[in-house]
Amino acid sequence: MTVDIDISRYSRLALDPQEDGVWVVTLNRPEKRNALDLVTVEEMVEFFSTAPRAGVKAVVLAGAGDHFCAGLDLIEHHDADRSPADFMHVCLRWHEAFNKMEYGGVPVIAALQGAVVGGGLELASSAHVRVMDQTTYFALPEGQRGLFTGGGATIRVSDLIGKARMIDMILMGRVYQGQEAVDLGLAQYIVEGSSLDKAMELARRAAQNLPLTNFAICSAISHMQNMSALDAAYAESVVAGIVNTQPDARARLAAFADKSAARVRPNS
Ligand code: 1HE
Repeated sequence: MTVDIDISRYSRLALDPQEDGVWVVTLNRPEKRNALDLVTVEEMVEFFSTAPRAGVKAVVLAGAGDHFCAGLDLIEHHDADRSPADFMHVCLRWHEAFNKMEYGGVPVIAALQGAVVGGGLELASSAHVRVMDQTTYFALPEGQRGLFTGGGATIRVSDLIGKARMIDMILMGRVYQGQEAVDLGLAQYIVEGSSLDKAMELARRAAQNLPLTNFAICSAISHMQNMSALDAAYAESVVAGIVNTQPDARARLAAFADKSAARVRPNS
């Protein structure tokens, strides 16, 4: 079952499919620091719902301009003067988009620069791999804005850095950047140059894995985290039963058996 992605339907996201199946998805409102308005979130729901069935092998998620994402569109939120029920539904659409990302089975590599704040950090933490550069900084300014997180930070940011650090971040408006952010788990890579270049390199590497294997890595692991250890062990066995016997893996196993496949060596 394959479906097409109609690039012309998107206005907030710039979609750039590469020949190797890697798609570059760029938040494209740099004049608003890529703040997440309703339209952007709906476009993310649509893209990430479709990508797993459209042959997308990996996604690089980027932000145009100097900042990855400034979080919730505070001006739209202010102007809309939403009721509690309205904003609950806004948050549910964010969760729909971010869950499609995290559980969709397609590797998503976030290329981060500048501000990754509030909902921008919630978005980045839904990606499977985060690459930061020397300008990148992370914060949860909700505490100072009279707000609270609504896009999954209580789940994903606390998963990345632990509950106590997340509470400190939002309570104090604490900013993390540089190597410390990597050491804490906010990003897995930090580069001197362009985070986009590094994210492209990583996405291309991931795209060389078999799609079913990547589906297991970028869907099953997240699902299993939500299960008891007993159920996760059972689910892992079922997934491995399917993935580890896939016909497409035979050539790779044969290459190992005839010694033509690369061996695992330490970094030189
Ligand atoms: C925005 C937004 C936004 C910028 N919503 N319009 N997020 C925050 O609290 C972050 C708020 N933003 C900032 O702190 C700064 O804008 C930045 C550090 C990201 C960038 O600073 P700078 O100096 O480059 O830009 P700027 O001059 O502050 O903003 C440029 C424009 O972007 C300006 O619009 P303009 O029409 O006056 O030119 C800003 O209004 C606009 N802009 N950020 C709307 N966030 C589901 S719950 C999630 C909870 C949250 O995410 S809370 C939001 C946390």
